[in-house]
Amino acid sequence: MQKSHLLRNQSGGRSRLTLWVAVAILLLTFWLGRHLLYTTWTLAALRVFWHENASQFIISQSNDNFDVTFANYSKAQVSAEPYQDLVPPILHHIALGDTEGRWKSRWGDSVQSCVDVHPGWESHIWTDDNASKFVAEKFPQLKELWDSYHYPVERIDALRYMLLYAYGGVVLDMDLKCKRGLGPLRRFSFVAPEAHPTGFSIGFMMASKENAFVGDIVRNLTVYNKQWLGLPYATVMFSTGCHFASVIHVYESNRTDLKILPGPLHSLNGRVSTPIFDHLGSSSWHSYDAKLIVTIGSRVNLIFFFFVGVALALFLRKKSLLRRF
Ligand SMILES: *[C@@H]1O[C@H](CO)[C@@H](O)[C@H](O)[C@H]1NC(C)=O
Ligand SMILES: *[C@@H]1O[C@H](CO)[C@@H](O)[C@H](O)[C@H]1NC(C)=O
Ligand SMILES: CC(=O)N[C@H]1CO[C@H](CO)[C@@H](O)[C@@H]1O
Repeated sequence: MQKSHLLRNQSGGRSRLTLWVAVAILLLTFWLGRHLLYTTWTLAALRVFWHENASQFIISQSNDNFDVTFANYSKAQVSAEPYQDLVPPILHHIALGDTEGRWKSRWGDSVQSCVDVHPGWESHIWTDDNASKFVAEKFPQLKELWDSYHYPVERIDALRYMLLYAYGGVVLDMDLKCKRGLGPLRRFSFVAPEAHPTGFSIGFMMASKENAFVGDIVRNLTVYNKQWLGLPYATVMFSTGCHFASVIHVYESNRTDLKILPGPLHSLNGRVSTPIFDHLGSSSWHSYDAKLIVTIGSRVNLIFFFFVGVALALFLRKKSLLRRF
């Protein structure tokens, strides 16, 4: 009787010690990884917070006196008149990783359709050469990051935000065929189409020059640059893609002027026709929803979450063991 009581006491003491060690490891891991945990949380919670006050930033007839069907606007309208034009008349298309100019045969028509409906606008095609020069000149502090991206799509996405910030104007995927002038939208300092099920698409964005929100996106490129779970798709979406940009939108203090064209009418998921575009839905990287042919990257974050998981499991197991004594 006495002996077994003694034994039980000893093993209880050992359990308690292990419990405290587990708690300490857990707390230390959380402390060391607190920034990563915060960014992870913001990414995970997008679905919960995206729709908060959505009626204020989703473009509508009642709030903005805007016809989202565009039926009331002329196809040739390239200015927001009588409203002030906040977005400068500049088109940006990105053709990174295409040294031989192959985009011309494949996407020449859709690119030209957008140039054609905006006569007199500046039009830029960004290739490896001029884009690299642009980043080095305008964002020298981000050049190393930009060069170090694992996946070409990350470089394309980061470039969209940088171009939009430095020049303002309209950033367009090459597989978007323009059906009409974007003039009516130029009265808003930022516009992007709603994505399904949350957030917005970055294949089409318009913004004023040096827009504060776009500046916040650019600044946070460094913060979100991780090999998320070591998975290519997650890495692209969370460090530079739609999911990342939508998270920055959610955490802006006043989202009223960060306008979103309502889905599903304007969503560019798949091969669709919206009031302003025919989305040709390419299967190459030119389109955002393209299948990403990429390899598994570094596992640093995976290891981090593995340890958090082990510490948690240890903690819970010891707790339930203790309860039995
Ligand atoms: C189109 O314009 C007419 C007349 O200006 C207006 O009465 C109508 O409400 C508008 N429709 C939409 C959908 O904006
Ligand atoms: C948010 O911005 C809008 C438009 O600029 C403004 O009318 C509104 O008062 C702002 N809301 C707050 C809470 O500051
Ligand atoms: C959502 C988010 O993490 N936004 C951050 C962007 O970066 C600035 C600092 O550069 C942070 O203050 C924001 O919290």
